[in-house]
Amino acid sequence: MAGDASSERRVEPVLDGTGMRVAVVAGRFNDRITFRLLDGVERGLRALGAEPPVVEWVPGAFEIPLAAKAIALTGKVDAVIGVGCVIRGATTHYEAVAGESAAGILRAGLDTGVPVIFGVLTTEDLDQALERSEDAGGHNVGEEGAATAVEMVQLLRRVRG
Ligand code: INI
Repeated sequence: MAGDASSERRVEPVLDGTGMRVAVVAGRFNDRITFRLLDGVERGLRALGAEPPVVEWVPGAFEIPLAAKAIALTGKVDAVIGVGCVIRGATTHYEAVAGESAAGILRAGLDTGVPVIFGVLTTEDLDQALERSEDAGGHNVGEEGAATAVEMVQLLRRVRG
């Protein structure tokens, strides 16, 4: 998990996702990778005790924010995870797609008060995307997204009382 490896101090997150309802909004673009990320999300949620996610597919990473916001506003889920893959070498408008996807996902969370997690890979090439979407036991950003969702739901429950 991400963190400062040089630090001896650790703050452990609360990762009990028992009964949590999470939705995934997944981009079809680069679906060789996004299916792997989705596998990671499902694996991560299962390990933390959450319900199997509801999954909605959108054309690409650019469409994730609107769908995520709409789902968050239903009140039926505790968190939404956006899963996508933008590869720099594959597009001339990488910055636009990756940047707007990130900004929109952030905004969807801020606008709704529901955690909307950024599980979008932004990589230089396909190899980097494969390295970040590995099978069980390997590095998978979707699996990390599941843990982030659970941690944020726990945090918001605590601070909101
Ligand atoms: N969408 C992605 O999810 N990844 C990409 O790498 C990508 N490229 O390369 O262009 C991409 N484009 C599509 C975009 O997300 C929208 O679906 C499209 O622009 C229509 O709004």
